[in-house]
Amino acid sequence: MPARPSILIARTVFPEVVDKLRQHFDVETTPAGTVWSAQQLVQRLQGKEGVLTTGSERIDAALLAACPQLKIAANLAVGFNNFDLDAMTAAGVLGTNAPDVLTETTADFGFALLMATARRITESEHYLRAGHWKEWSLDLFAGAEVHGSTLGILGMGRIGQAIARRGALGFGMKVIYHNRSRLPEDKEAAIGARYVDRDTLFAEADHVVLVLPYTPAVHHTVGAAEIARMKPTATLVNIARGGIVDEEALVAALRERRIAAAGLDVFEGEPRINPALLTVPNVVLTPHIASATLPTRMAMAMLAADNLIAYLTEGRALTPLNPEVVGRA
Ligand code: 8YV
Repeated sequence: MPARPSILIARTVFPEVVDKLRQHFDVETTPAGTVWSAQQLVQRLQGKEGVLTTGSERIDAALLAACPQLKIAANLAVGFNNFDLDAMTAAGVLGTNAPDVLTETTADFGFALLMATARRITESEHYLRAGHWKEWSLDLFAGAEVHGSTLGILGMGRIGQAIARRGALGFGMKVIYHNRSRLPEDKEAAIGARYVDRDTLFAEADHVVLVLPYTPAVHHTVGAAEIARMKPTATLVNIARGGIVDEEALVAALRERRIAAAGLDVFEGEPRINPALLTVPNVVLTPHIASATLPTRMAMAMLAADNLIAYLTEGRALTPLNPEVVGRA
């Protein structure tokens, strides 16, 4: 009987996922709470043909050169900015991600963060918990209107479209968006969204939501200039990736109330948080949990596991990022 392939699960996942993988592979798991350094990851990957990654482990040319047996890295995230896909393709290593299974859950959270930010939910809760609430008053934590307002979405992929639907159909919002490519007209009509240029998006939106994928080309693409275009009553919500927003520029704008508020689920250099963000009251901060419901996180991990199984046992890929390597010996 041929030896079973060996794989590494690079971060703790649910036992059901480990059990499923153990039916096909020799599996090395990672103890709860452990985050491997790049060097440790290379050590753990010796002799492994597959790795289940979380979106944080970097798979680049240096790692690939040190792990010649590796055939597939299966991300349990939809974002794959931890992969150097060109290097993976050059090394003949398949990359897969986890699209679709998290779309609606992540859109729910995007909307929740928008609501919490616009309606100042966490800011007012901190005030109440600190014992500051002495009397009701007419303008106490008066926030921004959500229903009927203008929602601006930057990045109109699956999650952006799911947020647009919520805004248009659920809250009667006027939805404008900007994206690298424009949606077909019938799709725009179905989700009730109008394509605008970038400057118009920032200028006209009451609430800007960022849902674009991170690449070096969009590093700090939302900075002082974009924030300066926003209305003083507007909010900015980021559920995409931290590096997209220039946090220093955002903190300055929040402090001077040049925009009303921000909601951030992602941070540059997370889980480290820019300490300045912790000093401004008008920002809602959450620890990268947009896809965090148990059923969705289970589905994301299972899809990554299914990619490993399909590829290493049958040479098939379910959600490939570089399908050109499939079938290449
Ligand atoms: C993940 C995400 O939870 O899928 C993505 O791209 O940002 C989140 O849903 C996270 O990246 C897992 O590492």
